[in-house]
Amino acid sequence: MKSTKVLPVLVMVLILLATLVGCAPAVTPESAQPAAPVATEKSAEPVAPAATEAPAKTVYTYADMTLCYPQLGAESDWRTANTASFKETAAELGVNLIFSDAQQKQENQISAMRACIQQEVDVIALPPVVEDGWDAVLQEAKDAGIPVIIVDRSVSADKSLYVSHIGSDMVLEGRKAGEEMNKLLPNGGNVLEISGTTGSGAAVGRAQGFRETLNANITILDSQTGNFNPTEAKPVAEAFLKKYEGQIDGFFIHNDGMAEAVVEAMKAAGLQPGDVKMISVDGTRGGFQMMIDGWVQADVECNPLLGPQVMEMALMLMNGEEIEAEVLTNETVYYPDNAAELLPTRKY
Ligand code: GZL
Ligand code: ZN
Repeated sequence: MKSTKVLPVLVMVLILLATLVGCAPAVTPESAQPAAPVATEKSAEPVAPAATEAPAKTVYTYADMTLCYPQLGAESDWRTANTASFKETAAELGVNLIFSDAQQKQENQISAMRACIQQEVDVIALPPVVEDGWDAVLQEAKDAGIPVIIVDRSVSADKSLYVSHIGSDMVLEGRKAGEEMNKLLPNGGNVLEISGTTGSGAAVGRAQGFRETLNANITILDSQTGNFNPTEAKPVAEAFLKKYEGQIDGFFIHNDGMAEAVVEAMKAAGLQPGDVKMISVDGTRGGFQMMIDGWVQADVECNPLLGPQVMEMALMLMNGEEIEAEVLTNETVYYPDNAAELLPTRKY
């Protein structure tokens, strides 16, 4: 029989074991879960995930855009190309384009803009027929929260009334024409000017740049508007050729469409290509053809294909991104020597 001394030790060991097992919590599946976040010394409260994530920002795409383009008219091949650039780009990108033709009348452009404001379009792109008279409707667009991008010609309205202007430096175009005339008439001479739409940024800028640059030995005998279209330019050309017969050394014409009318009048008056040095503006196919035929000695480029850039700017505005306040198109001067080679590449 086992000694009685052993028993009490055994009992104590057993009691000790029982108390140890009894303290350890039973390992159950539940408690196998990861421990709940425990308070760290640093923060008194348990660290919970951020309660309110900022709502995801809507990123607009071209398919969300309704763009108003109250086009000024259809007076020239340049304008036709400008319209095509907007319509084709809108179709490609899936932009909803609200297009209208104002027949070169400001009041028609303004009422088209007002219709767009009523329709709550996303952006208005305005190609202004003249510089002045836009303040009221631009204020209405601003009050309606619709940003306006001025396209091509400029406006005299305060810059706070629109977001950006994209187009040519018209004064520079006039300066380029002046430099070319100086080269064509190094010994000076008399020139005539047939200008674009009275009061338009294009006509005002081109006339100013031309005058700033002409050499002192070149005189501008006369200047009259042809309103950027051949129908109105032709009678002006016929009257000039009669009134200044034999005195004309050069012609500065503010666009190719009007220059084509001047060429018709020159042919009717019995003049030959090169008898009078002619400088035109736009760089349309018609302008390239007049250079190939020897009538025009320099054609100052003016780029109408602004649709893609304007829609990109409009989408940036919809997505709350900053855009440049002034985007100037880079333009060059074209000459007869490579006109035939370039003509097939011309897009307008
Ligand atoms: C100039 C544009 C002018 C073109 C003309 O950027 O506004 O209007 O030179 C067009 O051909 O009619
Ligand atoms: Zn231009």
